[in-house]
Amino acid sequence: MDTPAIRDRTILVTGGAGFIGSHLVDALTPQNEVRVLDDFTTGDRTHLSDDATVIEGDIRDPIALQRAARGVDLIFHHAALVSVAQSVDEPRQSNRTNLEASLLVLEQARQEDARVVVASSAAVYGHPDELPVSETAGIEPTSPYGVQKGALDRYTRLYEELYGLPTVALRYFNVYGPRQRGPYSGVISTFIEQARADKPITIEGDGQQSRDFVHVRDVVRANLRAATTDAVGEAYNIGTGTRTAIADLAETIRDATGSTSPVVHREPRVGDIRHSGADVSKASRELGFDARIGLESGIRSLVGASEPAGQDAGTVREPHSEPESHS
Ligand code: UD2
Repeated sequence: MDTPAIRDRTILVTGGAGFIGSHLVDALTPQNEVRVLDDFTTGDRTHLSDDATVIEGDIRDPIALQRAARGVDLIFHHAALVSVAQSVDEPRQSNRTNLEASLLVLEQARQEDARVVVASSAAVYGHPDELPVSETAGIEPTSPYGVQKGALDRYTRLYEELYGLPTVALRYFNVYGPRQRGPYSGVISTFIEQARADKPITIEGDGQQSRDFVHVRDVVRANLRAATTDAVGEAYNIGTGTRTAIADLAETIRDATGSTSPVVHREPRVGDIRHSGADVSKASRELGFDARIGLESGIRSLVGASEPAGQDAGTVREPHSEPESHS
């Protein structure tokens, strides 16, 4: 199904200078009035389209949020403290940003009568009992981050039930793509960095643990569908439905980069989830969303990609070499 065109809207993207948020902003500008609320602790100004209006501020600050949200009809809520480990170390601090501030966002949306699409996470499932995991599985998070995203996810649904606000929660699996970097950036960007530097590719544990890796460009498409769907008050898994073992990922990245890096194993991560994979049938059926970018082509385009602001291979503006569809 084609990605819906969204135009002539007034839109707020919280965390709009971050990894996923900045790709979303690229997809929405210039055909909409797009505002970005970001405190730039992890967000990057150079990733921001010149067509967006930037409000520098913290989502915990009601005044900044009010200013950013005045008159909007659509909010994409991506601002968060994304480190699971940090949430374990400082649960109250991450709760203030990931949950309390998110409630401010929902309240602000109520004031403005704006649709809200929130970034939820596979972290809400903890160690899933069944694979692939569907949205009907128990919410059994194993980290404060997962508890916070689980509560936000529930609130999102409640705001639709109690106040009739059109809301959608997107439960992201392992998102990757251009502009993902920094200490919490994820295994794909870490492995690519290691491979490019011909340093050892470090697998934590035996490498047989698996994840569902979804390209940020597909995630943007899921957001655009969530912005227009009639199936509101719902949470949707956003993944590809395919799981990849970390050891296989290491090989794929070594091949794609032509690296001579050795692959080494170190201690498994404490509390690591063994397998994570999305049942994507609900998103496909109700949201009309199917991931299009297979992991190998996604990695190939990532390895070959340069990153000029707002124009790289991860934006929904068509790049020169479109990763092939696997659907
Ligand atoms: C992802 C999300 C996290 C949360 C969680 C929910 C990312 C970046 N993080 O965490 O926000 O939603 O899912 O379950 O998407 N690994 C290595 N070597 C490395 C780095 C990682 O072997 O250098 C392994 C790691 O032990 C794990 C897997 O790769 O088994 C994925 O790690 P990750 O940090 O990319 O993502 P994950 O699934 O822990």
